[in-house]
Amino acid sequence: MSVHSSKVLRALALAGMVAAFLLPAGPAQASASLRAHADARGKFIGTALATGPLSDEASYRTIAGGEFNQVTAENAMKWDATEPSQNQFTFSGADAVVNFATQNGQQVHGHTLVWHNQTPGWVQNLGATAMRDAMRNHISRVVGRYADNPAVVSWDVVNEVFEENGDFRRSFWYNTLGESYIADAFRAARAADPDARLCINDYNVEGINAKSTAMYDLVSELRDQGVPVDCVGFQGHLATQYGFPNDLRQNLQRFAALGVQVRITELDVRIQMPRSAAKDATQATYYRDVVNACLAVTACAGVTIWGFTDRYSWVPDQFPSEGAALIYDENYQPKPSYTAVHDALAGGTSTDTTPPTAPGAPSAGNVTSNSAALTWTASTDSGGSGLAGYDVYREQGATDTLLGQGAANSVTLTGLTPNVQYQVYVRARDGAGNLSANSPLGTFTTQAGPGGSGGCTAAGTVQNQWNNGYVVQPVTVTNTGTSAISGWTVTFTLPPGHTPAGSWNATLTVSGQTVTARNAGHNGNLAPNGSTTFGFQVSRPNGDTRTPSGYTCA
Ligand code: 9MR
Repeated sequence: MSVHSSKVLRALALAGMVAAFLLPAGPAQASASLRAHADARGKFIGTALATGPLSDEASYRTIAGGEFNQVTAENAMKWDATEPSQNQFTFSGADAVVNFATQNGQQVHGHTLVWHNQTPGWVQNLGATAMRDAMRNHISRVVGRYADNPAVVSWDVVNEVFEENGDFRRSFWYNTLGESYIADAFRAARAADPDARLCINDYNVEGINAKSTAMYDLVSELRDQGVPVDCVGFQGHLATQYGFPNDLRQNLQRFAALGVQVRITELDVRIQMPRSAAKDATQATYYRDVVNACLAVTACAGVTIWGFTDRYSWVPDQFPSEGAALIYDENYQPKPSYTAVHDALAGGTSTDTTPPTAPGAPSAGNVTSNSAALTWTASTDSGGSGLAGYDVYREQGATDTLLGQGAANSVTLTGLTPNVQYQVYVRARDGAGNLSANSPLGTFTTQAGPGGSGGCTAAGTVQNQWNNGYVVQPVTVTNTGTSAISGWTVTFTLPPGHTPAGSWNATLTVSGQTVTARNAGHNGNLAPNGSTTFGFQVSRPNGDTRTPSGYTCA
């Protein structure tokens, strides 16, 4: 995008890295730093910087400066740090980060202008007109301070504006200003620095899901309206116990097709403590696969890790029994994850371009009215990166639907529609993101739903979980009858000790562990075969990973 070019060129000239960025440099030495390999691939590899150790610890500075070509202030550019009282700006921490980056020839990503966290109470309590003015003033002053600084090339303009179900987050911003604050924020940032790249950033959007699709729709809409959204940030706070988002590359690619730059902005991969060699190895594959996904997508500018040493990480504060999420240990020793990032960056584009063989045709067992267990003959991969997983699609002509994903050669599909014939095929993926040809088709028909001509069915999926809670989204309610219905009631059972903590698109009542969900005003009417969704959040005892069961619909 031409608006960015002058600033980027100034940045590169200053850092003496023009050649390295405009054209990927030649191959770096095998043992070279992460940044040398990233330069050679035309990508950035970044870290979040904490200002305490940046000023106090030489080892911290040495690694931060030596290994990374991009930095993000972990906290120093947030609202509470830069404008704690109205119109009283303090930039000491922000300047420390920018100065360090300048000395080390690194680009800076500004994080973050408009967020619901780490924003002082005085902002949250303003009325609409005053809040909009304060937002514009804040953006103008913070972005304006670095507009002529060639190191600062991009900003997170808005951060975390969505709920898990894809609704706008009911933050004080939204509640006071409505969704227009988002477009206003981008316009204010563009006015303050016409050359900076402007991003929207969020978590749990790495895979294709309700939240990432809401973000996709918003970015598409805003760009159609001429709102200057240039870039989308996928935070990448991953946890080995929840699995890898195998559709990351595909997701990055669909955003890239909107014409935006994409980037991984806050990568970390937490494990359940204590560390072990096996957990370190699993974690390393997550780091490798994120870096490879970015390398495989031209519009992906790079990967920022949310800190680099386990000595300083937000994870143990937030998730008491989890940690060790970064690529160096507490004593600044590189972990297997460091090697994984290094080797992925060093890999070169031609390392593995051989796709896996096509899987065998899927065959279905245990078919119910809304689920089916599929198995197929496994693929093999000879390209070196190894099999990474499988995607199961429903054959529907022009736009096939991704029904499920599996790490091995079987998967149980859920949320299917009763009494429907499904034609499905499978594709295999390898560690470099190469996709196999489609398998032959498999066919099965779901059973008729309960309740005959007047029935409905419901099935829920756990979308996201953390130590003491989880989100079930979507619960899909389908009218399996032959006539329209004007209301529905879904019941299900929570494991002992689990309690509902909010819902959307349905009203919950609780009796013991039995929960009854009734349609909201807007989603009770369902035509035959029509479906709708609702979601809910649950609090649970720490680490109790049982999930709700026995969904019935009437
Ligand atoms: O890492 C940051 C931590 O030091 C702060 O205490 C925390 C408070 O909100 O924010 C952390 O960074 C967050 C980032 O700004 C936005 N995405 C989620 C990050 C982890 O919580």
